[in-house]
Amino acid sequence: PVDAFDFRDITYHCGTDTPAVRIAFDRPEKRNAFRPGTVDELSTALDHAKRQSDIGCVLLTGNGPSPKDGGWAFCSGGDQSVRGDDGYEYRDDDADREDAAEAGRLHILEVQRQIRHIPKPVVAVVPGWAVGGGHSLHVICDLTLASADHAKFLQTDPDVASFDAGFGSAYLARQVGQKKAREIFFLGKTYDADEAADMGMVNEAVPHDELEETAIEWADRITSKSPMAIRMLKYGFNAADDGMVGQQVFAGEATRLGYMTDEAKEGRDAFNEGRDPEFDDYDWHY
Ligand code: 1HA
Repeated sequence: PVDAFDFRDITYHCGTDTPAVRIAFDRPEKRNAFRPGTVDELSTALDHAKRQSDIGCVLLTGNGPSPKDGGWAFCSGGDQSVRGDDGYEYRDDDADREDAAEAGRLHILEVQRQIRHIPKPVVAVVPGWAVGGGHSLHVICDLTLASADHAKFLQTDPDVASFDAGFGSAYLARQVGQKKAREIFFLGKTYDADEAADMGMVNEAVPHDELEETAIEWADRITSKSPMAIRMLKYGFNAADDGMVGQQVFAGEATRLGYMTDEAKEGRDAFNEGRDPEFDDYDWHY
């Protein structure tokens, strides 16, 4: 575990041999449903993982099995027992928070954006149920690896009068096509890992007892490659769907690469030295 944090609803580990982190929902008795405090912790862990320059991959998963009945889950979405009238509320254990009295929270959407924009691949490692807002989280991850034995994919949003009409449906439609995405939300059928892989929303289904080791193999493969290339590719894949925000994020990384050139250093140095910049040595590439 990463010593800096004392998390309650998630576990957070940094790899020793593999330059990856493992973030896991840790409410198995609730099928890893998230309450506001869970979302805060997830956000903190993702932000920390983003800032670690030696970390190249995030594995997002759910701990299990449930001590109650042995069931496995990735995440079953928002914890319905703390859903108030305008979002999810800090209650019970959360009551000592300063902001406990604030309005209902839907900040899992902010975490979705973190996953989308973190400059390293996020792999959803799905050992069991991926349901509702938990289904949407796997959709938003860059890759999904699932347990062939226990993973189950289900959209219950309309059953509980909720709707991820944002990333959780729009990106899903990009992955599985419009008809299939509408089937997932409108019919609410349960799919196993092989069916989800056939549809294109899961990359691979592996035997349950090989799930974690396969996830680490994937992290090893990803992190053996050029960090710059992986980062540019992730943002390139995002760009068209993310509109001007996608362009901005991609352009930010292009700026970083630009700053590393002698040409950019000349621009900076000329300003700092109070002289005109001398760009004659630099080509107009074609
Ligand atoms: O859509 C959004 C959002 C959209 C926009 C903006 C923000 C959003 C934020 C969140 C969400 C959502 O996530 S809405 C969708 C909320 N999630 C659900 O509707 C799933 C509800 N759970 C189930 O359908 C089922 O429990 C299950 C398919 C995940 C598992 O079924 P299974 O294996 O039969 O187990 P089950 O007995 O039902 O569950 C085990 C325990 O976990 C139960 O508690 P117990 O009776 O043992 O005390 C069950 O109540 C609890 N549990 C499971 N899921 C949740 C939950 N408790 C609270 N919230 C849950 N989501």
